[in-house]
Amino acid sequence: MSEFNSGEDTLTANKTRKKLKEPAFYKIILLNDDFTPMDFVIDLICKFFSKSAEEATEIMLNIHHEGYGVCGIYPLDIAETKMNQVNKFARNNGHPLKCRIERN
Ligand code: TYC
Repeated sequence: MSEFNSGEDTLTANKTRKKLKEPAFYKIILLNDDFTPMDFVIDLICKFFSKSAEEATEIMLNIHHEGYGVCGIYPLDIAETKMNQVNKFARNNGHPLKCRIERN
C-alpha cells in the first residue's frame, strides 16, 4: 500500500473498500538552552530549514522565550534525518542545542 493517498475511500485490487490512513508527519522541535549563541541558532535554522534570516530570527526568539519551537514539519524519514543532522551540527560546534521530533 502506498504511504501517500488522498485520504478518501479507495477501491483495492480485491474490490474491498478500505479507508486509507493519512501519511504521518512529524514536527521538528528545537529546545532552548542558556548557552547556544543566538546567531548560531539563526544560521542553523536558515541552513537546515531553508528559512530567511528574518523568519529564522523570529523562530529563534520564540524558542528563546517559550522554551521550544517548531522549525518545520516533514514525513518521518526526512524529520529523522534533519534531527540527526541538527544535533550533530550543534555537537560538532560545541553547543548543547537539542533537536527532537514529535508526531504532528
Ligand atoms: N537561549 C539562547 C541564548 O540566550 C539562545 C537559544 C535559542 C538557544 C534557541 C537554543 O534552541 C535555542 N543565547
